[in-house]
Amino acid sequence: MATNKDSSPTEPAPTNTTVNAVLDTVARSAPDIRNGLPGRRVAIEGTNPSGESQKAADVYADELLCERIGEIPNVGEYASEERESVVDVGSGLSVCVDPLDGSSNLEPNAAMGTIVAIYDAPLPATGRDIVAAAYVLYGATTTMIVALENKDTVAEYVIHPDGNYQIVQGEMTIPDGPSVYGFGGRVPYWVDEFKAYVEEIESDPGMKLRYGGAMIGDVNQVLTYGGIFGYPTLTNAPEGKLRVQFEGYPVGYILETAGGASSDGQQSLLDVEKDDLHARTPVYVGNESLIDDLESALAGRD
Ligand code: P6P
Repeated sequence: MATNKDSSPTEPAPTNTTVNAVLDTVARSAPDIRNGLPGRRVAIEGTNPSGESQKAADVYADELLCERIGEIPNVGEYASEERESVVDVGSGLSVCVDPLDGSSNLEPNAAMGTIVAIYDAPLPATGRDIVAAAYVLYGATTTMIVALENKDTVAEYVIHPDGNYQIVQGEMTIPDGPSVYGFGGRVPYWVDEFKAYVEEIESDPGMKLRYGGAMIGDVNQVLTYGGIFGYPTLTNAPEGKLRVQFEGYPVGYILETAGGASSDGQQSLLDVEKDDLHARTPVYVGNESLIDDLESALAGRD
């Protein structure tokens, strides 16, 4: 992802140059975000546009990424889960970030992530406008998963404390034999057809529960071991909890690029169309066989 220094600042850089520059910036910013977490674990006044309480770390990561991504030539718009509206930073590609996905995991010191989606369209864009998507996982080590346009595998990088990074898996795909599952939302609010689907999965001796409360940590388990992650439609929240622009589209793009599948319960997440920048959608990602079974299970609903 090294930035191509040859692109002329007077002409719009080719998309791949800009994509590389954005991904390079996110990778090199990961240690700064990670180092900024201690001392920012506290909730601050106010809520994000989705009405959720914000940690100081959410705002810190957002401000850092907005400043650095906004300076990249041929990036035109920046938006994040933490900001009501789109920031105009010039002309060119649109970049959406969830600066610190799962920041509620700060207090228990569990995994969190940074999610980035790059769209070749004005915001709000659609999943089919994505030209690249990635997530950083702040786990025992700091890693980054990258999905690029016209690829049928994803790449995994390890990011070192100095911001340098190296590729550790160049052609990663989701394993065929699913073995982990994790679903969000309170069980009493799961619809009956989903409850039946989960019972089927739980009856499979080869499947183990993995749910950590931060989507990126859970999705990375699925990408690593095979399986399914979902934040489902709920009887009290039919659109679920996750935001399509900042969470659904990028993880759908990444899992589909890795040979898996995604769904909102009826269709690929990439085909979900929403007018609002902060619109929510049910999110299911994982092995194609499990996603197909899920859609069949939910098809029985009226
Ligand atoms: P719950 C984190 O706040 C997040 O947006 C996702 O990263 C995660 O999958 C989900 O919410 C967890 O939600 O309801 O289990 O706390």
